[in-house]
Amino acid sequence: MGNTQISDVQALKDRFARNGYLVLQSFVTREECARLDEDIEEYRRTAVLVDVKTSQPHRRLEFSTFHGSAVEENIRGSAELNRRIEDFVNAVSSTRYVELDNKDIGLSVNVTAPGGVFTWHYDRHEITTILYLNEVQGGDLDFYPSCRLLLPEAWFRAKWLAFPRRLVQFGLDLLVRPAWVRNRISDMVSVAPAPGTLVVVIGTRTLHRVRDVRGQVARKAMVFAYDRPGRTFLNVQDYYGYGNKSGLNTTSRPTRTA
Ligand SMILES: O=C(O)CCC(=O)C(=O)O
Ligand SMILES: [Fe+2]
Repeated sequence: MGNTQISDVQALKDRFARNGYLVLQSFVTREECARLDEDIEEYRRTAVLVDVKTSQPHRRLEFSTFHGSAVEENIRGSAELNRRIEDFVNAVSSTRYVELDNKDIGLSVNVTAPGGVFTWHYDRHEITTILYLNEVQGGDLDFYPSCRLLLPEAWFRAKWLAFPRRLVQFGLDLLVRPAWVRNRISDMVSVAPAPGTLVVVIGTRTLHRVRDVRGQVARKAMVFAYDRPGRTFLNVQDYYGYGNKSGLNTTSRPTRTA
């Protein structure tokens, strides 16, 4: 892991257990970030990114993304980085986590142009890590750790319970959404994107959002997701859960045009 901040793994493990998140400055060097950014720019010159754009009463998403093998094949060092972050996550948590079986969900590059946003949500996977590649105006990540009444999966094993479970969970999520409720059960943390900063959160329990990006510079982040061995994401929708539903401008997968 070769980084002074990471030398005291036990302290980080304690902190992660206590707080349910970690923020690590300089997890990767500025030079590494610049190279990753360069490859992203190169990829954008030759490929169409997926525009995630949806505006619903309870959520607004507006950013561009590419996923899985498109990242691995075009962004040098991304597969190694994925393993390095996976090793780090396992070093600081007492639960074992592995890469998702669906790389399109497990590995993404998100480019958020000025004006772009990602409002309050939880993630489907247990561990979300976000590596910031550049400095931008706005675009802060705000999050409330341990801010969800999450129904235990064990109660809803039968297939026919999947829909009722989603419905009840949706209701529980609405309960904690008002600011006065979430501020009572959790404390908000804000992280301004800076090159090399890595944020680790428990995605299924952490209410989080990306504030509007301002200024002239697009916000660039890599998102690496992990979960417990055996959990499958093969049959869930890609692109942040909005698959091919209306309201999402995904006419095609990212394809090379040159
Ligand atoms: O870009 C970020 O800071 C967060 C992204 C996010 O919440 C997600 O990919 O689910
Ligand atoms: Fe998220």
